[in-house]
Amino acid sequence: MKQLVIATHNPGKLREFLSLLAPQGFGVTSSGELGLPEPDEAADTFPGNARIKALAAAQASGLPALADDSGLSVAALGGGPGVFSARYAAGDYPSAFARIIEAARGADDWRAWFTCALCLARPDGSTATYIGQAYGRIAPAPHGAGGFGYDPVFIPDGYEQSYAELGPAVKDKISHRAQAIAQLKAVLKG
Ligand code: ITT
Repeated sequence: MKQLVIATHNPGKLREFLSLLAPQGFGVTSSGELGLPEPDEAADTFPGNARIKALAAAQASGLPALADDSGLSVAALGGGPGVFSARYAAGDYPSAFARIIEAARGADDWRAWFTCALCLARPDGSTATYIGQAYGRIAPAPHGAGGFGYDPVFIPDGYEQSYAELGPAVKDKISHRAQAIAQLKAVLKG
């Protein structure tokens, strides 16, 4: 595989993909760079939406494409917002943080986990999907300026700081996305 399209319009995800895939020895472009449209994320599961995004990019570009559907699940919200994480924030993360923290405090249950479904699609329509999860807890207040999305309110198990404070040196080793990519790399090598 010489060329790969990263099928995301999220610059935070793209940055992580570029660094996580850097040593793989293939050229990487993004659906943003290629001007590919954003497909409707019509599924209600992470793997379902990852597959929709990867197939759309592979078929539009004629290149293998890798898509990620991911999100934060909060125990106090019954596992939500989960697959609806982007829509739950609607671009206003400070307000989403406040709602999540309030729910965790109200239920006195701070458990949370990130999920990443990664789908590799080829232009012939074949797909393979890998899932990574990272468990942790909601921070009582947002902290840190690194990363993107919900990173300021998620403290991974084994740490006392948020993903946003820990930064890429730690996040890229332990994250839901790093774990899914590790599985993909094992398959690409094999
Ligand atoms: P693409 O579909 O174009 O990839 P998107 O942002 O719409 O971009 P998703 O539909 O998968 O992606 O939504 C995932 C949301 O979950 C994302 O917008 C973030 O708010 C959040 N999220 C996912 N991974 C995250 C991470 O590593 N750190 C913080 N927030 C994350």
